[in-house]
Amino acid sequence: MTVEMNFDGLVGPTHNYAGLSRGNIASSVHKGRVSNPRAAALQGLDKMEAVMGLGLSQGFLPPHDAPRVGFLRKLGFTGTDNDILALAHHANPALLANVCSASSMWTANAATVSPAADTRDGRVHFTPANLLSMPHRAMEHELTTRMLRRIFSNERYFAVHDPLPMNPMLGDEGAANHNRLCKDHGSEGLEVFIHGRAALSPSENDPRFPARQTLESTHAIASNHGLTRGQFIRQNPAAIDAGAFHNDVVCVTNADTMLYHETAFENPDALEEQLTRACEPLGFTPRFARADMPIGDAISSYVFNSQLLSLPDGDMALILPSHVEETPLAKTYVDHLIADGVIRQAHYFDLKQSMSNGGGPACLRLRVALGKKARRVVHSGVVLDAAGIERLRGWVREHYRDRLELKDFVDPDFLTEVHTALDELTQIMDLPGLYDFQRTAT
Ligand code: SUG
Repeated sequence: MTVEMNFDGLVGPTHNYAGLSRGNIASSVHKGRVSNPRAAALQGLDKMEAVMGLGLSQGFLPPHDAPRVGFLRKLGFTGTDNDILALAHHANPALLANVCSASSMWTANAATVSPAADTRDGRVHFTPANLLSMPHRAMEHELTTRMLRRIFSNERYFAVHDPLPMNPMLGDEGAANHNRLCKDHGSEGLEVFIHGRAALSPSENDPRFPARQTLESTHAIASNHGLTRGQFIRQNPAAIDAGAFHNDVVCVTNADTMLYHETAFENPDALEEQLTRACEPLGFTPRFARADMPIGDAISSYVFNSQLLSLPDGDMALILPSHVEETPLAKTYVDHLIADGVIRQAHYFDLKQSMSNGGGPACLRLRVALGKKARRVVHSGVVLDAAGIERLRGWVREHYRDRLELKDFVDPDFLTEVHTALDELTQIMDLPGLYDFQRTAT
């Protein structure tokens, strides 16, 4: 049987608030605050544990190695690693902030994934996202690609493509702008690709805030993955300008169900009709639960940035941030979903550390639908059980700081601390030599 496995981003030791993402309201609002990487990582692990507790398979993707001293060397900085960090800080604190980001934790942006049932060659296809819209995120794709190729290495079951070329025409943010409607995870589904703009046909009403995903990138991914069907839908520019920098801030799908805010798409009636028609040949009718709460409530609570999960008994559950409980209209929407039988359960989690950078439950995970045989060949070092969660908790407690701000990145001990932690993590995961600092002497 095919089930969906969630690969959460393990929050890295450099988690911080640098206000790097224009258009992401939480990131801008929290710029310069002191972060708590230890709490952030533990909050993420609590969520992973809870999803496992629902009877679902859970994996993780390790943090990237930051500060990225190698990147600074390419910009002409020289000296020891610590000299370089201090020089970069002196030259431009924003440059240092960009190379220190822990943004790889939001693994919904790691890749777009097409399950085997949708692809011509019957393999699971991955395209690591190039994330070229934001300088700090454009540094992620190389290591993400390497990681995915080691975790999903069996080419009989998996194809990990190169990221799309780093060309402004092809801005790609991965699964955050990708939905899939299906009868069940093992049946052929309808992949719904969302874009913010058509790079080659700019329009008068393109949003003010960055529209990160281009139509051209979604066409390329669908074609590289060998999909036989796909829908290509534009985000409402008004949603982007209200703070929905990714579609998963205002929309979530699972199996035959789609929950979304009425502002997410320009013409929701037409969209529902279009998707219903496209699902007809697949033998099911999608269910839609459209919300009309103020868009500001949807974005501040992140109610749609939840994980909509199929439970082993076929019912659905929502994993939500605790912000929803503090936003009456968002909470009422969820209560109605339960009363109407759309979902059976709602579970709320304190994810404040990630949320303060605009990353909710859905941002923190990459969904991969896997058949039984494919599950067996996933690299086991990143697949979790209760003992694995405990081990990671112990590792976080041992190595992570509980407060961090920009000036800490030039603390001469910091880089060694991070490298020691990540070196140990590669042993825990049995992924030796994963990081650049383990491969080249700097
Ligand atoms: O790309 N925030 C991330 C949040 C990504 C959320 N992911 C999904 N919606 N799937 C971003 O804007 C903020 C980093 C900072 O400001 O320090 C940041 O990168």
